[in-house]
Amino acid sequence: MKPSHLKPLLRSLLSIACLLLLSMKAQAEISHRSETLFTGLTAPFAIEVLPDGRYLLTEKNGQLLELNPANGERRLLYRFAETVFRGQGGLMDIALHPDFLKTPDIFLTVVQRAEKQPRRVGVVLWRARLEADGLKNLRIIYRQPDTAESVGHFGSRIAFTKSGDDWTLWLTLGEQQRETPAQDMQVTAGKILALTLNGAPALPRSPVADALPEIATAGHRNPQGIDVHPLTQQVWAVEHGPQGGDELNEILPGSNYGWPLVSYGCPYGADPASRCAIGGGQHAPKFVEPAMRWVPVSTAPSSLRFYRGEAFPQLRNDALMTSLAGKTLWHIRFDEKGRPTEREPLFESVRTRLRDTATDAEGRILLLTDDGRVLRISADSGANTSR
Ligand SMILES: [Ca+2]
Repeated sequence: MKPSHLKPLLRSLLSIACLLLLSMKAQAEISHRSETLFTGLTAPFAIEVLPDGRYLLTEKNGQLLELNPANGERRLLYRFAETVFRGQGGLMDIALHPDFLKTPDIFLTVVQRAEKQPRRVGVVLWRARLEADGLKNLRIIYRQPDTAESVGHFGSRIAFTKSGDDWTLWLTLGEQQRETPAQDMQVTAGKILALTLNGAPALPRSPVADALPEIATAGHRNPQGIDVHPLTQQVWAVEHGPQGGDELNEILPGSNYGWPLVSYGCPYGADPASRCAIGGGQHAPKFVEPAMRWVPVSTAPSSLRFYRGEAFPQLRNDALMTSLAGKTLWHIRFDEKGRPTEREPLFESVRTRLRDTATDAEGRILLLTDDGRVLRISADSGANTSR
């Protein structure tokens, strides 16, 4: 063949090679090693890594544990006797003070009985100093003013942002499986709250019209994941849809996310092939469109964490989302402007119901499984890829 004929051939071969490489990049499993560090935990909900490498972990039965991954030791730090461990309720999230090295306090959410109506329950936010021999100055800083007898959909996850010298504590609250309270601005069910670190409303009045001052956003179903983008400082949250319609949302104070009036999910029992999306699905212009949605099948998002570690450069500044029914650790890619673009399941070796994730100082990914295990995923540059 003459060189002039070779050129187009080479060009097409090259483009085929490029396409192959691209698809490999999208599909290739990230080399990793998976270890089981702890087993036999009771209904664990949240895990945090302390600066010294130990873990704090909540069990929904009310126990706050300290785990030492170096020697496998576990220690009961505190038992919340007030915990209502029923349905989806219990001791829920744990968060370290955002300036923990200076102020070694922790924040916890607990589902508890209403003070004067013991059949009703709500979410209570606690704060305490973490000392070598346990918790000190343990106190309630916020109590959900509205309560209900239902023991489903509590949300209960915590995140922090900073504005000037002031921190804001974001607290997600589910609608306690009662739907309509999510649109009632005089109750906190189905809302995301903005509080000070002492539990007061962060703002003198709510950015939502005619709402309680602590309400930042409304119209949520069961938001069980919230975190802050490491570069843009934008708050993002994930919530469970009904039958399909799980959402990733950009949390913009003053906004309404539509539940139970609109959802890309369907009423339970509806045929997902039918046009069953609640309220027609589309949220805009009255409500905020989800930035990402899971249809027609729910994955059941249980937590959201941006990856800030170094060990997995492919994940840096992207979000990790654990799921229950979907048994998947989702990698949600964010572009350079901090917008979500696409998602893919991570680590085929950890296909199980997942509750929470965290990252240790070495950038290793910790996973809390719903059946009571702590897994640790390390980057593996060699051939010993775990499967
Ligand atoms: Ca929505």
